[in-house]
Amino acid sequence: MSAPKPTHLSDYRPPAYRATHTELTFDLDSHATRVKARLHLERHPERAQEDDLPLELKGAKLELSSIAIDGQALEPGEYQVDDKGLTVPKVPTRFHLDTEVVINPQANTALEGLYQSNGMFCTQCEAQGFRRITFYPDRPDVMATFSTTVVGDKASLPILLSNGNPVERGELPGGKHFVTWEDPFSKPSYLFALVAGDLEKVEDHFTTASGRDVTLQIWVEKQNLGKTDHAMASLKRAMRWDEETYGREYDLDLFMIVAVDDFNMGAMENKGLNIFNSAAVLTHPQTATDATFQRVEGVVAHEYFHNWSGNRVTCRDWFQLSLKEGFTVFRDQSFSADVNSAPVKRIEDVSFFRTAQFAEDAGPTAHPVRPDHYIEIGNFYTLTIYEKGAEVVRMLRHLLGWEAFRQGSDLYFSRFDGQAVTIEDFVGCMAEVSGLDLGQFMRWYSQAGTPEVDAHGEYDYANATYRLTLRQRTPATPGQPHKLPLHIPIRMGLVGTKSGEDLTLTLEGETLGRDAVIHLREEEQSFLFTEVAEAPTPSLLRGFSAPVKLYYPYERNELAFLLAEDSDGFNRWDAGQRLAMLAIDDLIAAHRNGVEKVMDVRLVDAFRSLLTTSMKDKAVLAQMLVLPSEAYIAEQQPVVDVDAIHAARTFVKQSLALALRDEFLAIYEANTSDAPYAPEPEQIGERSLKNVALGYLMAIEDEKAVELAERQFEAKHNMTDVRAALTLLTHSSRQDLADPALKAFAQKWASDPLVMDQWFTIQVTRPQPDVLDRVKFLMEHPAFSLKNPNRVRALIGAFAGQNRVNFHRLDGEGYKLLADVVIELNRLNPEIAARLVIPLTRWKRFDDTRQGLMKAELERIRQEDLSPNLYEIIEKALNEI
Ligand code: B3K
Ligand code: ZN
Repeated sequence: MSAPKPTHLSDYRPPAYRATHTELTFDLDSHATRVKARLHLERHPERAQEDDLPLELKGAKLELSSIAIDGQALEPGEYQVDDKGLTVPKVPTRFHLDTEVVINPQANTALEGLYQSNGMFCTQCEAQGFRRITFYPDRPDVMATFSTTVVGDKASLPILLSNGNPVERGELPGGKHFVTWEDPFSKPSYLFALVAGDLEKVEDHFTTASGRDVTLQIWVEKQNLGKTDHAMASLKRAMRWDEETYGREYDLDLFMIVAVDDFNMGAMENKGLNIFNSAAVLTHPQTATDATFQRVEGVVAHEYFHNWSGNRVTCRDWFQLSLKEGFTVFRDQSFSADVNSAPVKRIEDVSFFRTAQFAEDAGPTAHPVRPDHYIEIGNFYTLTIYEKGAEVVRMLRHLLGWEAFRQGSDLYFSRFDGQAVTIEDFVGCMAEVSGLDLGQFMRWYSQAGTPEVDAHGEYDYANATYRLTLRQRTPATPGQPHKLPLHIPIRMGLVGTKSGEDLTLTLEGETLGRDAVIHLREEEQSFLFTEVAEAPTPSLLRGFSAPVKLYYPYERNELAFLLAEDSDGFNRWDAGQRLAMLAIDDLIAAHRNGVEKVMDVRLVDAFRSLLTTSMKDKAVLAQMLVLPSEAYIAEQQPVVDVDAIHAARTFVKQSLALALRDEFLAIYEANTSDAPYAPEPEQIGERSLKNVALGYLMAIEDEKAVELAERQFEAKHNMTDVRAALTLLTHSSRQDLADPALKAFAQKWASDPLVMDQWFTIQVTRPQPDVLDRVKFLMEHPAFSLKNPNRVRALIGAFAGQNRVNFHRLDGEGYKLLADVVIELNRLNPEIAARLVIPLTRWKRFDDTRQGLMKAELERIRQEDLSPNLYEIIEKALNEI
């Protein structure tokens, strides 16, 4: 097999021919679905001058049975078909093309294009799945109106859905029926969708700001009818929020969501017909945790928001992916912050970002927010495109202020409605409305890697001035050895060390207020604050105002001070994390040197104050009590020592539990309630605080803690509490606690795959060394299947990603297991295989022995006949491209 070739941003050209209207007819059959397409095509105006342009359409795994142009069947010599698509050398400048192809949905385990899930038919076309349905100019800058007729067996497929509005339906011979759908909005093929199956719906209505009635439907399999309330309520909240916040109204009369069990991602924003992974839409207090309720709310909002940021205004090419994803993640994060606890939302997002995106940026698959080449675009649905892209949009919002940012957003939506555009078009609107020069800012889109900022401060008592000096550098990333300075907005305050108050910031004679954004643009830059009445402690990068690593040589007492006094909730949390990191670092060193571990009393004191001062926002308090994760600690180390990290963190947790047992107990008791479950911020805060306290208590496994955990598990109030208790029992050192609880849980939930996923994850994230056998055993469990991405993520993904001590076993068996699964998935589902392999690609971060073992597994994978997805990742990991 020849090596797949990369596509480059610099090679972009408009297509030779574009489709203006597309008519499709599907005659559904598990093994042989017939797809008839009539494409209304015309020469692209920008390529009108070129002679004799052939028509080139994409197509994959299609069996062509007929082809005609303007009604005239083509002779065999008049066109060519290969495994990439169809070429017709001679075509008129405007014409219609009729094709008929046969496809096999049943054999489609890649879950791209048209496939079957539990007997229902569904599609996933982003990014390049439509070419598996019919021959097409399958690229986002070709936008057409669609008219789709779906034909299927009436008994087994009573529901037939596609984009837009249903305009006609009827009976057909042979027990079949059909529905025709018209989508009046021009769209690229990646937003096409079709669903057919035995589904039931829950229906509601929404009246838009301008008074139009929109019908809202959530379609599920019958047994899931009781699990849609939260998604529906979330959808209505999101629709209202987008009207009020961004002035965006929904445009069609019907908005549908369908829940599908086999799905590669969380969900997909197809026009008017969002398709969701059932894990991202179904909830019930007894089966879903608070985290799932919040995720569902966020994903429903995200897909809905795409209707404007993605669908009405779409991407010119796939290099612009973050144009829709970064902006839409920013929008969904803001929505969740507004309807829940804003500080908690920010802490959760940043905590995840600094662990997972920083790791991506530091590894072999690092890429800019706008990559300049790819082999397989499916590999670029990454934390960098999504989350870092959102941080970049957030910086724009900081730079412009909300009002100008909103004006820029309005201009963008009105100027480019119905078009496929670029990141320059978006940032250009922001520059135009604000008058800001965003030239240097654009480097955020083209430079990969996490910038590091070193900060130093000096207070001059005699002159009452404070000089803050900042230096920035961005480490080299693959293909980008040299980096240029970025424009970094740093929100900050100077906290009076005596008063604990934010001091007024006066910079170069200008009064900025007590909390301000300063702009770091140079490699090194000094900021001289005057009239600083007392010695301050700097509070820098408030709210994580830029996606950078900020270093400042804080003393522990300064961190304890900020943890207690900082007016910025986010930085209070961050000070606590920094303080815990210093303690953990000491213990890592002690562990490695084989000396006795001693707990830092300052951390104990800081935690004691947190536990005893009544904080209003319980969810924030819970976050403050959570120690940095093993993954985050690993990110801070030049060579990751998984065992020392695990030992040090466990020691800190146990020491805190021993020292503050009564305080944790009091917190547990004060936050235990019998109130009926509601996914409301206040209750969620209480539950998370209570369960964090229980986690500490179980770290020492005394009788009282075990009793509380068992009682909580037995009480079965809601899945949040049950799962927290089951996790603690399972992760304890006592098999006699784990086994009966796991058994009871499995018996109760055997027929609910989403709950069984939790059961898998809880077991494979056990820190005990027997876990590898457990993983292998569970892979044979009847509830597990390699063909279902949720199962794979819950079992294999959780083991490799969250069970660091066991995945990185020194005998290499953890690596081998992952490689075996990846090899099998390479044949079944390349997109999932390429994602799952990521932990192995980070081999350079570990000691020599582990490096050797991980690399050997990557090399073993490379011997296979690899899909382009896996080929690209493996070659990057082995440094070959
Ligand atoms: N736009 C989809 C991504 C699906 C891509 C799969 N290859 C999900 C989202 O971001 O909303
Ligand atoms: Zn998205």
